[in-house]
Amino acid sequence: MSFALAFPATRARALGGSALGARPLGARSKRPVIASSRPALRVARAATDAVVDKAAHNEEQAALRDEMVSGCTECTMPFEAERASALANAALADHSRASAIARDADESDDGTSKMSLRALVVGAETGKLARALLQKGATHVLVLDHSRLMLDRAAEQFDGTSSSTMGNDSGARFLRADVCDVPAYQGPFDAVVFNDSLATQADPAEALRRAVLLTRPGARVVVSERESVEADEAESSTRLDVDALVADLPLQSTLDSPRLGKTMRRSDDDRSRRDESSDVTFVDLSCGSVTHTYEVPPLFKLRDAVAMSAPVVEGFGRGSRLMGVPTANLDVDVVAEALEGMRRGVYFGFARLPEDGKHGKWCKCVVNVGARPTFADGEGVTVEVHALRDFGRDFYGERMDVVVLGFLRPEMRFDGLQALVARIMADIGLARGALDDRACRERVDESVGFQVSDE
Ligand code: ADP
Ligand code: RBF
Ligand code: MG
Repeated sequence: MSFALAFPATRARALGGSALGARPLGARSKRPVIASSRPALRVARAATDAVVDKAAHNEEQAALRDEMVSGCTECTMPFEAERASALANAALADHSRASAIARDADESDDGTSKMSLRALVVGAETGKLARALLQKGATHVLVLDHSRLMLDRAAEQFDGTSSSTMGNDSGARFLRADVCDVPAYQGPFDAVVFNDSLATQADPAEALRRAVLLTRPGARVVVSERESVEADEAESSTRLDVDALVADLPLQSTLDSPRLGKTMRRSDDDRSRRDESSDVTFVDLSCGSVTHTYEVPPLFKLRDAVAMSAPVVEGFGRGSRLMGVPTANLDVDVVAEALEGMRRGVYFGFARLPEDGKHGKWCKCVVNVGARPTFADGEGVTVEVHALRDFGRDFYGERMDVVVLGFLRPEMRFDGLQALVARIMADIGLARGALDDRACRERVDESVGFQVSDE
C-alpha cells in the first residue's frame, strides 16, 4: 500500500514557470470512461480490464500533476474560490452532524463540542476546498492526491495556521495516497468530495465504492468534475456517468415508504442551479464544473417499531456461520404482513427466543431484509436475524421474536465475501451504538415491556 506520511505545510515549495491555463487539469490522461445505463459492476469490470496496472496509472497521474504544478507561477484555478465555496456547501450545508455538533456545544459546559465532522477531499488542487470545508464546519479534512507537488501547493494554504499534519488533531492533513488505500481508521467521514478527480482514478467505480464504505450514515458524497467551457461532443460522450457508478451503492434518491420517513436526498440535476442555502446541492456550470451530490442514508429510528414473530427456518446453508455471522432466517410467509412497507436493507433492533428459559431475554440484533445481491441465489426476499449474543447452540424450528427499531442502510452488492463481512461488522458497530441509546431502550420498554439480556 502506498500510504505516505503526511508532510508539513512548511515543506510547500516555491512554484515557478508559466501560469495555469483555462483548464489546467486538462492535461489529464484521456482514458475512455464507460458510461453505462446498467451499472457499476459492468462499469467496474470494463474499467478493471482497461487499467492493467493501477500503480503505473497512479504514477502517470502523479507525474502529470507534478508537471502542472511545477509549470505554474500563479497558483490559481478558474473560479477557484466560488467553486470551493459551492462544493463545501454541497458537502456540509445543513449537514445533520453539523447540527448535532452545534447542539452538543450548546449543552456542554465550555460551549465547545468534542464531536468531529470529518471530510475527505480526493484531489488537492490548490487547497482552497479544504479551507472552505474547515470554514463551513468540518473539524478534520484529509486531502489526498497522487502528486506531492500538488499536495505541497495545497498545504501552502495552511502555512502559519494551526493546521496539523499528524495524529487526530483538527485541521487539514495532506496525504499522497490512493483513495482505495485509505484505511478505515482514518474515517468515518461525514463528507467525501471528489474534487475533479473521479474520472482520472484508475478505477472510478471502485474508488467511489471504497469512498462510500469510509463514510458514516448521513454523510454527503460530492462528485465534481471540471468541464472546459468549450467542452466538445467527444468530451461530453466520455464524461463519467456518475449515476451509473452509484447505482449499486447505498446512495439512493427515494424512499417509497412513508412509514420510514425520508432517508436521503439526492440532487444530480446537472444543468440547474439551486439556491445556495438549499440543503442539497447546486450544480455549477458557471464555475466550470458538473457536480453531483448524494447522501448516505442517515441512521434513523423507525417511526413505528416493527414487531415480528416467526419460526426459524433453514437458510441457504451457505454457512453465514463460516462468515462469523450466523443468521436466523425467519419464515417469510409468517412475517409477510410486517414486511409490507419495509424497504430492502439492514436494520437494527432486539431479538429473543421466547420459549427458551435461558435465552428468553431481549438481545441486540441486526436484521437483513433483502435478496442478497452479492450471491447468485439472489431470488426472493429473506429476513435474516443476527443476534449479538452467543446462544451456544442452533435453534432451527424455534420461534424468534424481533422488534425492529431502526434502519442502517440499503442492501448492496459486494465484490465478495470479505467486503460483505467487513461491512456487516461495521453495521454491527453502528447497531450497538444506536441500541445503547437510552431513548431507544425506553421506547421498546414502552411498546414491548422488555428486559434486556445482560450479555
Ligand atoms: P442458514 O443458512 O441455515 O440460515 P446460518 O449459517 O445462517 O445457516 O446459521 C444460522 C443458524 O445459526 C440459526 O438458524 C440458528 O439456529 C444458529 N445461531 C446460533 N447463534 C446465532 C446467532 N447469534 N444469531 C443467529 N443465529 C444463530
Ligand atoms: N447480503 C448482500 O448481498 N448485501 C448486503 O448488503 C447484505 N447486508 C447484510 C447485512 C447484515 C447485517 C446481515 C446479517 C446480512 C447481510 N447480507 C447482505 C446477507 C448475507 O448475504 C447473508 O446473510 C448470507 O449470504 C447468508 O445467507
Ligand atoms: Mg441464515
